Amino acid sequence: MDVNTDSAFLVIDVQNDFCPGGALAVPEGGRIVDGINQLLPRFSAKVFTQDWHPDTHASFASNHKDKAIYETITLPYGEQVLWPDHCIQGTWGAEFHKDLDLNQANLLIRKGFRKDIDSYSAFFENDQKTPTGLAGYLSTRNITHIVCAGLATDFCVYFSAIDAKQIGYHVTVLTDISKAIDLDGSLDNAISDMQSKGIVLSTTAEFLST
Ligand code: VGL
Ligand code: ZN
Repeated sequence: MDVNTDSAFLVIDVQNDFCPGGALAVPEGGRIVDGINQLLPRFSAKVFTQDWHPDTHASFASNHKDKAIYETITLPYGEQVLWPDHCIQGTWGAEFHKDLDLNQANLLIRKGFRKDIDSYSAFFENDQKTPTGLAGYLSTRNITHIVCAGLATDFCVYFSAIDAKQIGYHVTVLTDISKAIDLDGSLDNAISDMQSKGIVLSTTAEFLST
């Protein structure tokens, strides 16, 4: 098996709270774990992200008076969806799915740990300027291509892919090993935006055959 040294596999937020039984469960969220584990050995650079919020986080509806989940508010950096409390630091919900093969990871990136700012993307927080440090890591590893999968296709996978493309990487999103929240058409919007920006959407099988 050829190991791809130009590409990094970015595994986004495969955590209990985004899987069935979790606080912000994505339909079929747990079904992608085997596919991700099987693909990991193909890459030399393997990065996992972990949504990691304090319980006071500004993206939680519970921290805003008279606001319901999935309503939006305006924060200094723009519009913010209000989520159920999820991925609280140190809780079961923030842990990676128990079957995800963490032993294969090279780097774990935590995001969303600043109380006043959400962070969907693995590269920048939602103000689109506070870096996570991932771009620096990847550039010192001479990576030119990012392959993304995980949860959720229309939020953290989407924003990670868009930022990766903007930075200048070739970007592929593996659609069969990513699952969506799909809030008010967010999946369709994310897919058309990714396609219009030149991000390649493919299945794992298609990706392996190219
Ligand atoms: C995510 C909503 C809130 C995600 C994280 O991982 O897609 N979505 N926090
Ligand atoms: Zn979150």
